[in-house]
Amino acid sequence: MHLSGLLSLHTLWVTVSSSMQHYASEYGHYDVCKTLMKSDEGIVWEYMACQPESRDMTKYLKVRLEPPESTCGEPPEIFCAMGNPYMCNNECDANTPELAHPTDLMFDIEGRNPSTFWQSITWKNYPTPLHVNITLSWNKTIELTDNIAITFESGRPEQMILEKSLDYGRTWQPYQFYAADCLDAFRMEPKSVKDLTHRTVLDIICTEEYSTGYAAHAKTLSFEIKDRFAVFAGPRLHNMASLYSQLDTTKNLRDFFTVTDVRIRLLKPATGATFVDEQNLARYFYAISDIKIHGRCKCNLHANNCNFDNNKLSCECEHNTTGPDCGRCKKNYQGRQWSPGSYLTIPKGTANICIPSISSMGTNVCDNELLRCQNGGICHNNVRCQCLAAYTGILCEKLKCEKESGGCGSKSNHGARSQSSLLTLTALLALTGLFKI
Ligand SMILES: [Ca+2]
Repeated sequence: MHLSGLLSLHTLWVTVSSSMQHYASEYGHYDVCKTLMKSDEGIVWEYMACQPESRDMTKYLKVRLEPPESTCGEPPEIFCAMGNPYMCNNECDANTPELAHPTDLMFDIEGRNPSTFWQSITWKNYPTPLHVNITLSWNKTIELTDNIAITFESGRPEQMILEKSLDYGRTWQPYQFYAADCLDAFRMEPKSVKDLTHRTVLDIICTEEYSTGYAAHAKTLSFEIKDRFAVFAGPRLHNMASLYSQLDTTKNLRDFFTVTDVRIRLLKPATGATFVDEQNLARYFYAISDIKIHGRCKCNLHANNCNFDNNKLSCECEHNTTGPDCGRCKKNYQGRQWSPGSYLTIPKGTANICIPSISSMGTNVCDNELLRCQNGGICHNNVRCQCLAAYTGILCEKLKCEKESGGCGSKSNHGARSQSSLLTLTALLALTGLFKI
């Protein structure tokens, strides 16, 4: 009974693994870290490069404003409609929920009419610049997979810098400059992401495409990740293999899309005119209704899950690795230097698993993830593999008959074959749904 239960569990895993592996090899998504495979030595683990799926990363961030008192409404403040300076009957009041505009309204579910939005104080201290930094922190390295899109409920800012940090906010690098006039604002020639080539894809550009003031139909400002991917993968990203090859071999390219924090530096609000109307400064402020950021946890191709526990993201590491990014080998698995998985060769990549330390050989042959016991063996007390009847060896890697004198003779060989036939039969039954577990 115990044996058949064990075999069923084993078989189910074979079935699930092989179907997932089919998916991985067909689409090259790197979504499976390991699978059980039949080989000459029996059923063994095959390891593959793997990564968590891309998802909406705004659910996991912390937002911080500089200066902290940049949100409107404390004290309550009257502001004017952006398009019409004589409509000054709007009020922002932080202590009245229906009149408040806190930062979480940049990340709530949109689709409401009117939109919900964060709003800054007005430019009442003109000509002192109205500078507001919005810092988004994950406290975890993530890899961006889609465009960053910021929707401004009032006009888009006339000057803004999008920045990134790879070291939890200690140092910052610009991602892109945005201005109504790039030369005037940043002494940079205006460029478009469409101008970028293989050689210049990592250039930091200033763009004038998203700073056209009040246009009601154009509220969104983008940082174009997909256009940069397209430089390698083609216009509809049909050749992801080419992109993955480049990401694998070019560290700068991989790091370019990797962040721990993103900072939006708002430097000048929309004015919609050459001169600022000093009589109506309540017209000028920032208001953001939505920020979209898609990405995945960076797990160095050693995990296909990333958990959010105690307000922190961390990779669920496989391949005998550990750490928030699976950036080192587990204790007792330092038999060779840690290295990240590789996207190559496509489609399964290379896992580059950590292997047992030489000193632990024989005393810690298996771990609690059952990574090392083969042929259905299970780990006993984290110390030794408990093998199925037909198998032996430290990792249950050998058929018993091979150990016996005379090699695989007829009698014992028959026993081993029966065992393997039983396994195959159970697998077939599970596949056809006849065998209920
Ligand atoms: Ca909103």
